[in-house]
Amino acid sequence: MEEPTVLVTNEGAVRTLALNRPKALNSFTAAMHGELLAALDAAAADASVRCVVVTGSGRGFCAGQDLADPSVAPNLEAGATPTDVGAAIERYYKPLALRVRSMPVPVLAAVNGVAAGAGANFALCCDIVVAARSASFVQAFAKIGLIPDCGGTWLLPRLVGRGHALALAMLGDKLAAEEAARIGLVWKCVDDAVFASEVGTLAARLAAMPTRALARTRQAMDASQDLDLAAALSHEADVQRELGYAHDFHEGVAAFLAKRPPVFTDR
Ligand code: T3D
Repeated sequence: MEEPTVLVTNEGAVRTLALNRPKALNSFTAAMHGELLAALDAAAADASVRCVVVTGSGRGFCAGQDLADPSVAPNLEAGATPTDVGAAIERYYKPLALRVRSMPVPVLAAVNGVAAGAGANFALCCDIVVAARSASFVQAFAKIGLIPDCGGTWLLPRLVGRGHALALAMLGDKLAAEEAARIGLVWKCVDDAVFASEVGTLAARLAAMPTRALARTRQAMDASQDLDLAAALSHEADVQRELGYAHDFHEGVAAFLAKRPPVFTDR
């Protein structure tokens, strides 16, 4: 039987999805795209899941598109029909990025090793990115004559500003995790020895938080990119109205006043 390309494990309310093609640094094949999207859909639909962690098996996180996958990579034989790369982006990377950004629960990227090309931008689509100190980020696209995809052109300038974004994308240099955290590309760089435990603690913490409010926070911040201040303020009012009627707000206030830990249940 073939190994699954995505390993799914549960720990309490935390679901971990580990990309599982370690020999090719977990690069994306059509099969892995299918399994990953299905795993994200399943986590979204499962009310017991309150945080999703994405990570990689072996020494890498994800090396982007598998450049040897015949279903997506260009056919290099002389006279072969040129591949429609845009179709692959529409078919695989756009749904992946939009799925991550619309998850009803927080998504934590635990970048355990090198994250390159669409693999790097898949991580950057996530809500919080924690990187092991030995990990690195490579916008590898320019080296093969492409532009950043999987949301890279939208994410990079918003995360690190136009100057850093263009330098990362045009030069394609490998950025060490520590430097990635310093320039704000990722949230945190932690020592390899404590990486797994830090990720576990952070994921459990997120899973105990008011899930719906966290998902609405992401949604409102993404929406604000296209709004002026007045429109963003109105959007905040709309979302607070919804959350204000929900259980978790009442629970949060009651717990605060009673000086007890809250028990959040909305999703
Ligand atoms: O094509 C389309 O449909 C468009 C979609 C585009 C989206 C994209 O993601 S484009 C960008 C694709 N990714 C890359 O260009 C990255 C290519 N990989 C690398 O530059 C390097 O492998 C890394 C910097 C990621 C890591 O370097 P290193 O020295 O740590 O490892 P390595 O020795 O290069 O790789 C280890 C193995 O993984 C090696 O296989 P081998 O020799 O042991 O059998 C290597 O070929 C394989 N591997 C790494 N990346 C890929 C890959 N195999 C297929 N596709 C890969 N992307």
